[in-house]
This record gives sequence, C-alpha cells and structure tokens, in this order.
Amino acid sequence: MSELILCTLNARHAHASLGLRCLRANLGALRERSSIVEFVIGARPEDMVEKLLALAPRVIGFGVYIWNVEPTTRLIEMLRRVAPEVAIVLGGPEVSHETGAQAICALADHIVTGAAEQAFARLAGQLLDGPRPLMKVIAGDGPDLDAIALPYDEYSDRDLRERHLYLEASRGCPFKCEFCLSALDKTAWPFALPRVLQALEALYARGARHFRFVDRTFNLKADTGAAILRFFLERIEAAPHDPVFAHFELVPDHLPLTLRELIARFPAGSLQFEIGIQTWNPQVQGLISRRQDNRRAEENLAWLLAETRAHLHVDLIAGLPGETLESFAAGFDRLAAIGPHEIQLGILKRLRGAPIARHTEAFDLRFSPSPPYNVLSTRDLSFTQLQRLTRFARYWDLIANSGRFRLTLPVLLGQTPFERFMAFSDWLYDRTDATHRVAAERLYERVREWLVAQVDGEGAALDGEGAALDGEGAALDGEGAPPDDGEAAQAVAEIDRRLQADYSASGARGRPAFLARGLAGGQPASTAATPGHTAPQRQARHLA
Ligand code: B12
Ligand code: SF4
Repeated sequence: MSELILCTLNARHAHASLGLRCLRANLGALRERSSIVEFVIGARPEDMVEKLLALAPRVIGFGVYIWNVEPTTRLIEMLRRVAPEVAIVLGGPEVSHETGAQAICALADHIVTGAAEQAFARLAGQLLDGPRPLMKVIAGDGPDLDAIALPYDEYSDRDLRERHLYLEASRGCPFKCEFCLSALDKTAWPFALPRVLQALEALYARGARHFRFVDRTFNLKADTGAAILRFFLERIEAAPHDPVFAHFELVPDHLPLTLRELIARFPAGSLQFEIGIQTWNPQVQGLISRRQDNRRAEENLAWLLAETRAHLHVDLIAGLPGETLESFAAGFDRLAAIGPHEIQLGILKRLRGAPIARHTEAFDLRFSPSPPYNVLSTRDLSFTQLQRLTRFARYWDLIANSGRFRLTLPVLLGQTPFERFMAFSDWLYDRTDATHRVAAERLYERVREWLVAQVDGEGAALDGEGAALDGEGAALDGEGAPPDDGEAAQAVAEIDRRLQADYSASGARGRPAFLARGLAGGQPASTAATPGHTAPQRQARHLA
C-alpha cells in the first residue's frame, strides 16, 4: 500500500527516472508513505492503471515528458474513470509551459511547473493531510540547490545493475539556443562539488559502474569537470579490470587544458561525449541565438578523435530556420569529414516553451501538432525534403551509428557522404517501404544490392577516390566510367569481403543470401546484452 505514488513512463526500461527520485528524496516524513512506480512507453493503460490502484493511492504524481505525454494522457483518462477520488498531480518539462492548451492538464487536479522538489513536497503534504490547496497551477522551486537532498540513494540495487544511472552536477544552461528548453534557464547552477563527489563515491561503493550526467554543459566549469573526471580516472586506474563507463554532454568550443589532460587518460570504452554542433551555418546560428565558435569546435572534435579514446556522439539538427537542404548537406559533410563515431541527426521540434516559436511566421515553420512536434516543412525545406531527411536519419542510425557496417560504410559514403547516403536512403525506402523493423540480414542484403548496382554503373554513387576500394584492385575510377568485367568482379568481391567481415562482427545471427552464395560465413558474436550496458557494446563496434 502506498498513499502517495510517483509515476512516470520512461522511454525504455534502461532509463531510470531521475526526476521522480529527486522528488521522493525530498519528501521528508512523507517519503515513507510514498513509492515510485515506473512503466515503459508501450505498456497497456489497463495494466498500468491496475498496478497503480493495487497500491491504493490517494495521490499520484506523474512525470510528463515529450516521449510520454500521449500514453500518460490515456492512462490518466482511464484512471479518472475508475478511480476519480485519486488526486492527480502533474509535473515535468512537457507540462511546465502552455498548461492551458493541453488535454493532460485539463485532466489533472494540480500541475507544478519547473523543478519541484520542495513545491511537490508541500503540495503532497497538503493533499494527504490538508488543507487542500486552491491553486491548480503551482510554480516550482527556485535554484537553491543546497536546499535539496540528493536523490541517489533512491536508486535500487537493481537500478544499479540494469539501468543508466542519471546524475547531475549542475542544473540549467547559460546559453540560449532557441530550439532548446534550457534556453529559458538564463544560467547554470552548480550542486556543491563535495556533495556530488560523495554521492559518486557512495554509488561506486554500491557497485554502480555506468554513469550518465545530464548536465547541459558539463565542460563549462573546468574545475568541477576535472574533479569528476579525476574521480572516475582514479577508480579506473586502480582497478583496470573493473571498467567504469561515464557519459557527459559537452559544448563543442570549450575544452580547457585541465580537461584535455584528463580526458586523454581514459581507456577505450570508458568515456562518451554527446556534443551538440546542431548547425555549422553562421546565419542560422545567429537566427537561433546559438553562440558557437565553429573553428574551435572543429579543432576540439578533431583533437578528441585523434588524442583520446572517448566515444563521440555529435548532434546536428535539420529544419532550423534559414537552413536549406544544400546548407544542411554541407554541414553534414563537414562533420562527417571530421569523423565522429556517431552523427545524431535530429529533426527540429517545437518544444513547448522554447523560444524558437518566434520564427514560426517569418520562416513558415509548420510543426506536427503531435509529440514530438517535429517540423514538417519550413520556408527553406519542403515537406518531402524533410521526410527524406527523416528517413536519412533513421537509416543513418541503423547503418552508420550502429557500427554494424564499419568497413562497408566508407564505400557507401565516398567523398560526398550526404549526397551518396541520401541517394541510398531514397533507394532503400523505395525498395523496402519501411524505416523501422528492417531485419539485420535484409539490411546487409540491401546495402550489397545498392553497392553492386553502383559498380554496374546503374548509379553514379561510387566515384572512386573515396570509395575506399582504391589500392585494392577496385574498378571504381574517378570519372564514373563503367568498369570492365574484371574490374567490376573485383569491386564486387571487395564489397562482399567488407560486408562479410562487418556481418560477422555485428553479432547478427542468421545467414543472409550474400553469405550463402559461397562466401565463408564468420562466427556470429554473442548478442547477449544487459540493458544498462547498451552504449559500451555499441561503442565496442566503433572501436573494434
Ligand atoms: C534523460 C533524458 C532523456 C532520455 C529519457 C529518460 C527517461 N526517463 O526515459 C532519452 C535519452 C530517451 C531522451 C529522449 C528525448 N529527449 Co530528453 N532529456 C533527458 C535529460 C537529459 C535528462 C532528464 C533528467 O533526468 N533531468 C534531471 C531531472 C532532475 O529534471 P527533470 O526530469 O526535469 O525533473 C524535475 C522537474 O521536471 C519536475 N518533475 C519531474 N517529474 C515530475 C513529476 C511531478 C508529479 C512533479 C510535480 C514534478 C516533476 O521535478 C523534477 C525535479 O526538480 C533532459 C535534459 C535535462 N538535463 O533535464 C532531456 C529532455 C527532458 N529531453 C528533451 C527532448 C526534447 C528529448 C527528445 C525529443 C530529443 C530528441 N531530439 O529526440 C527525445 C524524445 C524522444 C521521443 N521518443 O519522443 C527535452 C524535454 C522536452 C519535453 N517537453 O519533455 C529536455 C528537457 C532537453 C531540453 N533541454 O530540451 N531524453
Ligand atoms: S542546446 Fe545545449 S548549449 Fe544550447 S541552450 Fe540547450 S543545453 Fe544550452
């Protein structure tokens, strides 16, 4: 039984909700009367409602985010029907803005906007023990982070074993990129460093080895960043057989020497950086108030790739105001030439509250009315172009980011990665009519089919120089002239060799036709994975 439930629908089981743990850790005496119940999007509303009501709650607080607002709305609709006496409180970034316009807010008794440790504790006390508050929408807490208890004891031993452990060393962001909700923060507030280090120590002592910091700009304060990196390095160096994995979000144009020296000491597979470039286009950067020194960003990325073993995920956004297909393609190629391990291509979203909305008219931004509110067309990109970019992003994730085509990818991309991958993406979609659930074997088959067609001269995509077949007897010359039979056969053999090696290393099981045609199949690697360790496994493919 639990009078007070904190509930959310996570994107996947591996993502434990830090927000709910923050709230529970700050409930004071009410903590004992509360529990956290987490679901994963895709669960049946009936099952969720049944599980919640089995605890006989009087109050349920839901954490509402862009990825769960729709299923949470359905869940609450059902809850309202079967248990109208239960008080419903909402919080989280999705309901912190435009509360008057949202169906889910209409269903709730109370909504707390923004960070809410203290505000929710007060509200929960009033709802459980009276007097009931009058205000429906309640403003959340100020930025006094010393006043709140840290949430990390709320991670269970099972969380430690199976899930990403999210942590924060700071909240907020001093930058103002208009597509981002953190643009509203105006500044970043740090948690006191000794508290953070103490929490890390306690988690490490309990066996935690997989840490993900959600700080918007981890590298902003070099001293704090350095202290945290040092914490991990000391443990890794003292026990190299007991690996630690740490993930941080960085701004790209700021990498002081103190941080560089530490980052360079991390072994492969232990460090991951998510770095937002978003756009290289100075006009677009100006329009969306993103301050970024492109030259320094480029140098820092190149340095990280050359001098460290950190795994780099670099973000680009398609559909920003003023960005055309050509300027996006140029930016993509610029990033691909630097060669980060993953390029995460996102489509612009209209996040509730984000200042990007001010450009809606001037740039004719048309956003989907449903979460995640992707942009559908802009003054500079048609609906069709954005659909093609969306598929490009999906296939890029399946083929390039997955690390499953490490040897074949350079052949696919050549010297003009965007143009070639877009041509492949258009063809693949035409062929499969699907962007999801493309089986691994089918994907290898399709990539082969496409590459072989290029060799046969059906397309102009293999223009030699960068095709990575050069020097190995390949037939793909720079002029795009059709190869003679011998050269073509050699090129196809090389494609098969690479695909076969990639397939064997990918861990996929099964036997695609190109292997069955007579090539010796490699031994598939194990696909067993613990959810909490997904990223290192994907990393391992890039590092292989
Ligand atoms: C972890 C994370 C994810 C994880 C999901 C985690 C999970 N649990 O399933 C993953 C990686 C899957 C993810 C994906 C996406 N994310 Co995300 N993500 C985050 C991140 C980095 C951390 C969240 C966190 O733990 N914060 C720390 C805690 C303490 O803060 P909090 O969660 O906001 O909780 C506080 C308050 O919101 C409130 N609160 C929370 N719950 C409740 C409940 C009640 C009852 C109350 C009263 C209050 C309350 O109190 C909490 C304590 O103060 C945030 C950025 C950030 N640093 O917050 C973005 C963020 C939440 N994501 C965002 C976005 C846009 C996305 C994507 C759309 C990005 C993309 N380009 O694809 C996708 C969604 C994809 C989809 N399927 O739709 C936006 C949020 C937009 C929104 N309206 O929800 C954020 C804020 C980033 C940003 N600055 O723009 N994300
Ligand atoms: S995109 Fe990154 S740097 Fe820009 S406001 Fe958001 S969190 Fe800050």
